[in-house]
Amino acid sequence: MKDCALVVVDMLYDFIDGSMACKNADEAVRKTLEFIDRKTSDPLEGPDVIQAGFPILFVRDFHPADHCSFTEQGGPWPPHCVQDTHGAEIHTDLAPYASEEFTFFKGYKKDKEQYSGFEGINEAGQSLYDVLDMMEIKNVYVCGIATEYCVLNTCMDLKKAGFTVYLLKDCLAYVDYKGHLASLAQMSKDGIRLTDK
Ligand code: VGL
Ligand code: ZN
Repeated sequence: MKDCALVVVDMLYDFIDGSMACKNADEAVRKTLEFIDRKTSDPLEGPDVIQAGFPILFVRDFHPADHCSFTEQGGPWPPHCVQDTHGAEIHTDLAPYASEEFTFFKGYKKDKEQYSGFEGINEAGQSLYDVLDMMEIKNVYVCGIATEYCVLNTCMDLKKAGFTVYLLKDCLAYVDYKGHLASLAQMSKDGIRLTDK
């Protein structure tokens, strides 16, 4: 357990019930909370030592209002996860688990799309990789939204960097069901382990 962490990708209101509401989002949040409860129910790793025993890291899409991925700028998506709006916030049931050190922002530069959480940085400027490496994490559980974009890219980058990646397949939401299945097939082929616990 010592070398395990959970990475929660983009469980943010715009992807849950906002401008880019994804399929299965409520269920994915609920199942993620169940997973966290299971992993932290051991009395030796009670809630007050969650971060020490089982670090939970959050990735956040965090766009300026004129981001290049938005349709008004010629991009593919409606405006979403605009900095300092409700849509960019972590779901309220998960937010208590998010600390500043373990929250990584991506897509914050106007001209750059970033689907991978690996490119995200925390307030102190450390990358997701820096922090996982510092804690000597080897096994990374991943859940989040959307399977086909940020989850896929984050998982692939983690795998390339040498982590063993466990994708929580019940804790995912997606833009399109067929795209979700195709992404799962691709990740599985590339050595990412699909798991339901
Ligand atoms: C995402 C589309 C645009 C994601 C982010 O989190 O998967 N998808 N921005
Ligand atoms: Zn985005």
